[in-house]
Amino acid sequence: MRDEEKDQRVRPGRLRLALGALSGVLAGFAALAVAELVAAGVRPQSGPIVAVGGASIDATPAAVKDWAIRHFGTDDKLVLQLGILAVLTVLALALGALAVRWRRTGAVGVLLMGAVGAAAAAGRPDSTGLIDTLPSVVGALAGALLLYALTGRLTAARRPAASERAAERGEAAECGEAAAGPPVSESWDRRGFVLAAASAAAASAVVGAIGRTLNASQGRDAVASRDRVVLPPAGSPARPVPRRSAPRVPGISPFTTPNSSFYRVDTALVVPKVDATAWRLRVHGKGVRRPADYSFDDLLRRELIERDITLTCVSNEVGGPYVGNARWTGVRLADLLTECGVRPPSRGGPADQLVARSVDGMTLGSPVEDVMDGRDALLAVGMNGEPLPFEHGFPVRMVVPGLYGFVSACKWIEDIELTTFDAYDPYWVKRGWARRAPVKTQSRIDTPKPFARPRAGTVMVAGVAWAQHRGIDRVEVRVDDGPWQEAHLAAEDTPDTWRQWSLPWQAASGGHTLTVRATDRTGTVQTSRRTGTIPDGAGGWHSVVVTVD
Ligand SMILES: Nc1nc2c(c(=O)[nH]1)N[C@H]1C(S)=C(S)[C@@H](COP(=O)(O)O)O[C@H]1N2
Ligand SMILES: [Mo]
Repeated sequence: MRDEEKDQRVRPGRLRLALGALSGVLAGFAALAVAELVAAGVRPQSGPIVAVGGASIDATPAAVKDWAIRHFGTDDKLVLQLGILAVLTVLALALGALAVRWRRTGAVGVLLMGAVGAAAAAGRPDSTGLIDTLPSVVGALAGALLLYALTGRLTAARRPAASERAAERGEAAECGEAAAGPPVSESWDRRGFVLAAASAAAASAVVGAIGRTLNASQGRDAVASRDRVVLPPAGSPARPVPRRSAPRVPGISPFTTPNSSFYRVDTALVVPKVDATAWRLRVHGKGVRRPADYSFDDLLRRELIERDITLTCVSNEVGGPYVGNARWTGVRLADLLTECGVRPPSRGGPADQLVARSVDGMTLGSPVEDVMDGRDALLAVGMNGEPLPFEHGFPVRMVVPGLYGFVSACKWIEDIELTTFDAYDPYWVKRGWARRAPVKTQSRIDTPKPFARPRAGTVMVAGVAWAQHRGIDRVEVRVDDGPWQEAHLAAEDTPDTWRQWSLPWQAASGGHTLTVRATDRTGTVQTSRRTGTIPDGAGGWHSVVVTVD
C-alpha cells in the first residue's frame, strides 16, 4: 500500500504515460461497444454517438449546417460522426494519461463523458424517456471501471526483479528521461497490463460486434412491411410524359430522377425504419372539426393520384445538385384535410400553418392556403413506382409542388397539426430559415461541365430549369457577353416539373463563359442577383467556364 501510494505520486515515465493513453482509448472503445449493445435493447437511436451527433446537428448554426450540406452532401453525416469519434479519441487519450497519476479522476472523467451522452440522448425530440440514457450510462460505467483497472496495473506495486529494474532504467534512458525518481518508481505489472489490455480489447470487439449486428437487424418488421406493400393502381394516373425533344443530349439530367440517385437531405443519423402496419397519422389542431387518425391501409384504400413533381432543397446553390424529379403516388392531402373539417384561411379557417411532424421529431410548416388551393399536395406512399424508399420517408411523406422541401416535404410523417404562423415556428424556422418559402425560378447547365474542353464546332449546351407550380416559359443562354439566345425547351409535362432545355452552340476555340437564365409563366425572369441559400433559397444565374480546343 505504502509502495503504491508513493508510486502514484512519482512522475510517471513516458512509456507508462503512453500506456495510460492507450488504456484511455481502450476504455473509450469498451464504453462505446457496451453502449452499442445496450442501445440494441433500447433503440438504435439512443446510442451516445447518434445522440450526441443529433444534438450537434440541432445545435449547429444555420450557416454551418448549410455549408456542410453543400460541401459533404449526404456524407455530411459520416463526416460528423467521424468528427465526434476524433474528439472522443483525443479526450480518451488525455483521460488515460491523466489516470496514470490520478486513477480516480480519470475514471470520473469517463463517467462525465457518459453523462454528456446521456443528456444528449434524453434531450432528443424522439427520445422515449430516461431509458434512452441507459446506453451512455452503462457504457460509461464499463469504460470507467476498465480505465481504473488498467491504470491499476500501471501503478501496481511489485518488487521488481533486478533484470526488470535494469530494463526500466534502459527504457528511461532511451526516452531521454532524466532520472526523475528512483528506478523502482517505474515498476509495474507489465504482464498483468498486457493481459488485461488485450482481453479488454478482445471483449470489447466481441460485445461491439454483437451490438452492431443486433442494431442492424432492428427494423426487420419495417423492412418486411415495406416488402409486403402492393401499391394499388392510381385512380388518377400521371399524364403520359410528353415525347421529349431534347432527351438525347449526353450529360443532360434525365426527366425522371431514379430513386437511387435522388438527392437526400435530412437530419436523421439513423434512417427511421417505420413498420407500416403499426403506423398511424394523426390530424388535429386549430379549426380541425373532426380530428382523425389514419392507418397506412386507410390511405391505400383511398383514391390514389400519381403526379410528376420536382422537389428542391433550399440549400441548393445555384447550379447545385439538390433537385430531382420523381413520379409520386399518394392521396390528395387537401381531401383528407377537408374530411377532417379543415377550411383554408380564404374560406374562414382559423389556421394558416400546417405543421407536419415526423417520427424522428422533425417539424416542417406549410401554408394551409397553398396545400388546399387545388395544387397536387400529396401524402405520398410511392416514388417512381415503388413504395417510398426508407431514405425518402417510408411509409408516408408529404410533397407539395412549388414549395422548398424544408417547408413541405416531411418524411416519415406521423402527425399533422393545424396552427398559425404566429403561434409556432418549426425546426428550420427556429434556425434562421424563412417561414414561407416558394421555390425560386432557377436553371442549371448540366453539360458541358465546368472546365470541360470540348472541341471547336457544334457543342450541345443543355440542362434543366424549374419554377414549380408556375411553370417554365423560356430558357436563354448567353455566350460570354453576347446576346441571349433562346434555348429549345422540351415539351411541358406539368408546371410542377422541371423542363429540359438544349441549345446547339457553334463553339470557337478559346475560353468561354456560358450563362443560363429562365423565365417562368408569371413572366418573372430569373434574377441575376446572387444571393445565398439562407433564408429562402439561392438566387442568381448559373455560369460554366469551358475551354474550347
Ligand atoms: N423527417 C424529415 N423530413 C424532411 C427533412 C428532415 O430532415 N427530416 N428534410 C426536409 C428537406 S430540407 C428536404 S429538401 C426534403 C428532401 O427530401 P429527400 O431527402 O427525399 O430528397 O425532405 C424534407 N423532409
Ligand atoms: Mo432542404
